[in-house]
Amino acid sequence: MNKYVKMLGCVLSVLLLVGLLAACGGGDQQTTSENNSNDSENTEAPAEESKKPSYTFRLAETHAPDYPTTLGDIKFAELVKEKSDGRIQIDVFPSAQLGEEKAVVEQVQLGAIEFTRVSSGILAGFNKDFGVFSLPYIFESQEHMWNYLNGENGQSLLSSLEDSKMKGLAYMDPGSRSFYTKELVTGLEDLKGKKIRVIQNEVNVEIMDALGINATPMAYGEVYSSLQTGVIDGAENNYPSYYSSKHYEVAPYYLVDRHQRVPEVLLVSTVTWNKLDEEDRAIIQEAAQEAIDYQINEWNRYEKESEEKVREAGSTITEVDDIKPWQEAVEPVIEKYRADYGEVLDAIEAAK
Ligand code: GTR
Repeated sequence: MNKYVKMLGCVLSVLLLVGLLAACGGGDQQTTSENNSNDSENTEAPAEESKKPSYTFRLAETHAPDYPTTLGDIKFAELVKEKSDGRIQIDVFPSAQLGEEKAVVEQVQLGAIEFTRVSSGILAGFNKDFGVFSLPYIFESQEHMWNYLNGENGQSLLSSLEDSKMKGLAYMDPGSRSFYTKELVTGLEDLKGKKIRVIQNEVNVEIMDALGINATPMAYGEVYSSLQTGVIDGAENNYPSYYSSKHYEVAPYYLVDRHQRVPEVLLVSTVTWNKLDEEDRAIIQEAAQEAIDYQINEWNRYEKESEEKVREAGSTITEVDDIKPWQEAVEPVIEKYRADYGEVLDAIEAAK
């Protein structure tokens, strides 16, 4: 008798274990609508549609929740949800909650993080083609940049990310980058020999060398404390980042030379992309495209607002009145890279 009770106990334990393992589901985030049959939206869907899988994805963003790229990400996620009748949910994680940009891109390549919005300055470390956007003074204005990005060459550059296990969905507006320092600088001469933090890529280091600046590549999240402790003398970025990161508190001198416009890129892992069917891909692609006008408007609004805010907080803003000597100093770097980026540089020139 005891033997049978023991055996029954064993069988029940095995069944319980199998049940538990099934419930854990190995962490796969894909669920079918049938599994979600408690969801009233899904129960009313026609039989054919209810067979389509549901997904929950993550989108990594380095900036704060109210920053214009984050607002663009959120708009994108809302549009995807709407167009897929709630089947595809994209949760936006702002403020570098999922890590600094370089580490996030590595995770995206593996498919561990599905979406991100990242600077093409970072992408240059993963895909050489994107280094072109770190070359200085190549775009005259916001309009010039968008003419190029929306054109054939700009769009085909976005597709080239697929060689690096990422699918570029759309560009976002990055504004223009200028220098800021702990001590007053009013021109190029004052910047010479200063330690200035840059985004981690080779082109940035060469540009700073050409300007006589001591380039210090480091992750964005480390800049505030490095300024505070004097590890660096300054950094460079657009008004929104200068304001939102609070760097203006520790580096109150902003020297406007607008040396770069480094497009932001919204992208998805090809691991994720390859799992999706044509219809879901079209939904994601359309949503990305539609979110951009909104992002540009938010960018323009926040850019003005952040300039006002840093002025109010006491930052000293100096406009460079003659940019020619700066452009001449970096010309050899641009010439050197013409061998790699000649076609793109011509297309950028033609988009003026
Ligand atoms: C910002 C950009 C971020 C990040 C940062 C940086 O303008 O939006 O993605 O790259 O610059 O300087 O690291």
